[in-house]
Amino acid sequence: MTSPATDHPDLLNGFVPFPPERARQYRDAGYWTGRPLDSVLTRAAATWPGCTAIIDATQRCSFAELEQAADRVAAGVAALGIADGDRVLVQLPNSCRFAVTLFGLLRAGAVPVLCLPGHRAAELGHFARVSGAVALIIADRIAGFDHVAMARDLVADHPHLRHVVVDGDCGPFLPWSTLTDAGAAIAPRPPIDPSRPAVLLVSGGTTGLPKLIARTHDDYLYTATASAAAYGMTAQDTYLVALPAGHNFPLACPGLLGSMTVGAATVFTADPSPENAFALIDRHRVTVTGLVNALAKMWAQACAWEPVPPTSLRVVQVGGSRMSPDDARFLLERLSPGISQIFGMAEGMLNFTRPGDPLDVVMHTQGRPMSPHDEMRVVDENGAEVAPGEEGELLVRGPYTLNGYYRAEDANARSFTSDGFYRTGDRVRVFTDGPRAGYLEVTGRIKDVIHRGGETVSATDLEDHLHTHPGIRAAAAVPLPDAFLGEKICAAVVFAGRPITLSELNAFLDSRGVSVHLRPDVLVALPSLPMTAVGKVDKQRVVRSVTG
Ligand code: OOB
Repeated sequence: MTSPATDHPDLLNGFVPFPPERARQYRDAGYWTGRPLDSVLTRAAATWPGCTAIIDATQRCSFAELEQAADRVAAGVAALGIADGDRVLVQLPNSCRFAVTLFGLLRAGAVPVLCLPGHRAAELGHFARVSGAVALIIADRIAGFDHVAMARDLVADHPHLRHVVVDGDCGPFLPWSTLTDAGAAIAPRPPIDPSRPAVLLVSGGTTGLPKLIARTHDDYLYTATASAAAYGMTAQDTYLVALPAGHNFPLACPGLLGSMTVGAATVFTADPSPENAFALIDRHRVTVTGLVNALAKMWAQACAWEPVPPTSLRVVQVGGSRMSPDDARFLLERLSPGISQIFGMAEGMLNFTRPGDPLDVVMHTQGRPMSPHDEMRVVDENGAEVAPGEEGELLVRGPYTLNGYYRAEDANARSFTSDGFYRTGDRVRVFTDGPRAGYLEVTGRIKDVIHRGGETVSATDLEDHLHTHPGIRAAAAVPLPDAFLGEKICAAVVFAGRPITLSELNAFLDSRGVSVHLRPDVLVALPSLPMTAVGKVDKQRVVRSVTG
């Protein structure tokens, strides 16, 4: 049995491990296997050496080739003096090189900090400072943005970033070949304590800078293995990474890592537009993918005119933000009968509807917990458990949910209960009977409310109504300061065609019998809603674009 690691004091400084008693339960239950995260590659290369592992726009390689490439990168990483336990920021577009880099770092014992392509100097600087990273691996440009110029500023501000390796035109930094052409194989890595951090993910919140989430070898391998099993994945499946590959959803839920646990191939695309994605799905006979709501809707609409609709898909997971039953129906009818709602978080806990679940469950719930050992509590504003079936904040604890953010004592004091439950900030209700029993519905974020006069208005409720208007393509309800009311309700709307007026909108809400408390005071037309790095509506930026 492994004991808490005593080596790598620097890596472990500010890491909150699982308490020993719960860790023992998870090992006894067989969820935690004690293997390092890169064992998914070792096993796949031994079991399915010649099968396709990864594909992108320019290359394809088998599991054996992926392992060789990762070992070469591991040697390059070691030759740079990057040691076991060192953190390395990775910001790469969706490509085979993302997978090779990830596994190369893991093989070298380094801990990848998985940044998303949309992150900028503010976020990367924060990740560099908090993690104490020694290196940065980037592409020269992603979607027209100059990452080399950004890296120049970063290294000036963060001298502990000793190396920058660039895929592409590297300017003053090291070329990609530094990683691949170091030559000598590295000495076999000492066995890794599976309870230590394997990767650092970034939190998905839209308030403040993202926090770092240390996922352990044990817990992350379990996430990948158990989610692939729950979706019935086999070596015959092919997974498409359409969201940013460093995000938990396409990385391990089941994503790249889950696919690898069963010998399935993974296709990467940096262009998730329906035209491009549908062609790829058709060419590679993709069977499983994961999408955020806005992208899923775009794909569903495009099915009406694209020449090759994505018929090989057997599972389309949709999550990241709330989906109304109407939207779920639309996706089921237009995109795929294999829609699965998934409610997850980089912090760990996953809920999803399973293949074969009744339509009612798929339309009206965000799934049920992945693990029998996921513990949920639904509490009121005083922290007391609500009656079964009532709404409240979801608190969770379990075999793959973090026990504290990395190096974030203040946030941890707020975000965890004394007995180790993570306060998700999500409002949910857990159904108690009928076919939905045990499944949950996410009704909003506890903080996503507007305090108008004496009323507390749920932004989600209003958005659900707004989305039923045929002339509205997308909408966000946000608070605006108001001298008299405290906050007033603003509906920021992307119109599908001719804009409608506030009085027309209110007449429409009237006709739906919507409560007067839920009426917008202000209606603002936007060309598009600002999105986070993974493609969720960024409400803080909505407010900023409305207030100018
Ligand atoms: C996923 O992860 P994150 O870390 O980017 O965001 C987590 C937050 C949740 O706390 C919740 O507020 C929201 O995103 N969320 C949903 C949702 N799925 C996520 N809210 C309502 N309905 C849903 N289905 O977003 C993520 C990670 C793994 C798998 C899927 C999504």
